[in-house]
Amino acid sequence: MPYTPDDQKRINAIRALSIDAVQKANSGHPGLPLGAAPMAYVLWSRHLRFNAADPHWSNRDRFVLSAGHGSALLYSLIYLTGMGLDLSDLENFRQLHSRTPGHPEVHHTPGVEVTTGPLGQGVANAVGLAMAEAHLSAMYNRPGRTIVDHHTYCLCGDGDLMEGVASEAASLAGHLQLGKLILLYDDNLISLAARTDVTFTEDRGARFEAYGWHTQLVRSEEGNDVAAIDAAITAAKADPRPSFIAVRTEIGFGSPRAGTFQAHGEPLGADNVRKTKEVLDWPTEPAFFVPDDILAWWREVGGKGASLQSTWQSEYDAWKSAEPDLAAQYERALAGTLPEHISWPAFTSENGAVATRDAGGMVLNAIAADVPELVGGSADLDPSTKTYLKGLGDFQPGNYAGRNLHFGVREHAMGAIANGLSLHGGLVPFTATFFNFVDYMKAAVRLSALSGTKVIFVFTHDSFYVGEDGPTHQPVEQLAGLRATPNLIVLRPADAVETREAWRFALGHNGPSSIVLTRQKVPFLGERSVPIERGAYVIHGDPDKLPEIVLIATGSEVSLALDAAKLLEAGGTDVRVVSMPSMELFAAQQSGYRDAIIPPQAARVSIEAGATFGWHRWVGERGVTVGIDHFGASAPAQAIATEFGFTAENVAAVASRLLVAS
Ligand SMILES: Cc1ncc(C[n+]2csc(CCOP(=O)(O)OP(=O)(O)O)c2C)c(N)n1
Repeated sequence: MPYTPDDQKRINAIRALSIDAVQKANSGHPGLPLGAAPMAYVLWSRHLRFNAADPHWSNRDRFVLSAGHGSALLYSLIYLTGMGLDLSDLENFRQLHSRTPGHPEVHHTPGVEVTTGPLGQGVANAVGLAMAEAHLSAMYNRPGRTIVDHHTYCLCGDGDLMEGVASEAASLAGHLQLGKLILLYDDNLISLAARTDVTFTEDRGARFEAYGWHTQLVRSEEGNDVAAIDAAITAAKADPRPSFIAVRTEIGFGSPRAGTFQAHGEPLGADNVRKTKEVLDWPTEPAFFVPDDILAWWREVGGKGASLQSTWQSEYDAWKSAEPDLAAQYERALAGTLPEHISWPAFTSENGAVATRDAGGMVLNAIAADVPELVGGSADLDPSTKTYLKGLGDFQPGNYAGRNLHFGVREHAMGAIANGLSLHGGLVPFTATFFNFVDYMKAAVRLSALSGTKVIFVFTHDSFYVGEDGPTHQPVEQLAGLRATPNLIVLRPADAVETREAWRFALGHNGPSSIVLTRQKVPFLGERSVPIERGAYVIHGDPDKLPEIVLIATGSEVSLALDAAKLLEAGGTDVRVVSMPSMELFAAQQSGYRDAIIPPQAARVSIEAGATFGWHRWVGERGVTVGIDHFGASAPAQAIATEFGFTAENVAAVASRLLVAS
């Protein structure tokens, strides 16, 4: 007997709630919940270890709905298990200020682990969650005392598996042998606009097998064979490799649109909702109806975890008394607070000219021992990004305690994995690549900003000063793009001191930061205190006197501005130079501070080796922006700088012309 009448009712509760939510909103995706409800039922009721009363229990299994358009399925499960949504939340699906937005959003809805919807991201997030579990297990478990030990489950669809980010992440997960990662694939042969036979015909199981995964196919009864799904999940848990379970389902099961792409993303319509409920043998009225005995059964599922958690808590308490220092460290990291002492490096003029990427490497290595939760790596670039943590080991099969993560040449997965690492709790991840390749990972950076994950994105080789590699490797519009991203702090430090302060800011900031660093050496601009949290400050000139002209620069252009200031001063002009390591932090200051640093009545010039987009706010209508609004060129850096006007002489000339015109 593949399923019993009781199974069926419990599954149909998910289906009925989901289609009612979509119908009431007159918007949403009924197809996935109708087809995938059986596997969700088996997973949530028989395998997923969670405690509905405490969705934040650190050792809970993680569940990621990568196919985020199926959010009604997840919200129905959260409601049924009593994890914190009410029926009114389902009734307000997709409405303003509801707890049930169109796609799942972490920190917004209890029980939602990650923000999903952009397809493929969730699969990579799940890899990050599984990596976090593997690392924390290696760091904190002790013989006979296990306090981190959970699975990460991910439900994905065809769209997820068509996206490159999922392939990148799955390839890495296979290499890393993340045995506690289980991917349930809603293999319904339908995507949004068509059958997958027009787009996606390779053997998906064989693909995952080639990645080094354990793969299983469940092929019966339109995905309703709960016994087969149960057996597959049980086998997946027993296998030391990450597991891929393809469950053949029927999109829109039970509805008149079953098996067609029309079931994917439109409400069924009142008539079809009624017909679907009739097929499912479910009361057609009222909407959002769940019989008491079914709801009670689901609530018991949600309540079961209380005893799992209390058993774990006793083990945890024993571990904590045996390992008080380790426990203090773990609890601090989980709480997201920093250690009391961090050895920030000092930089003096004796360091001489240093590329900010090198300064970044020095900072990272100076603080890493004090901040054990800091883990990360690059997309196969750490000799260039300088982000290798010396002596702290490589995260590899057999050494999950290693703190250096090797993402390989997989920028997009790197970003999405970092989001998973952060959302797990207990870790502060950093990533690194060339700034130009931020575009490869932009979707993950955006989701980091949207979901507020504390990830430190390091980007080096930050401008045309990359030189000979040419315009393919020279960022132009990337700073403007990141600065336009809400909730993302962008830091472009001018020298070693500002680089240290950028790291200090990022580490203390409860959200994502990007640290944008040079490949080339930049001069040391003096031992000084840098008010990084203010975003900009006067680095040269009398801060109490209104200057004739203000030169505003970031990163490597601050020293250029200082050189230009010397030329202007030699001609008798009173100049102020403002270093602006973070435009958005400066923009967030009160107008009194902003106007004191960049007086609106002074003539103003901005200098930045990037697009000028956004700079007119700071130089004013009549001010001048020195930037690069076209692609770069392949040549020695100094030749490009001269060609594009990034010389002290040109900046001084631009400033002088502005003064004459003012
Ligand atoms: C990156 C990205 N591209 C496109 C979309 C729009 N979209 C949402 S669901 C979907 C089709 C997904 O097909 P499948 O995973 O098979 O889901 P099913 O039709 O089975 O619900 C598309 C194209 C998206 N959400 N994310």
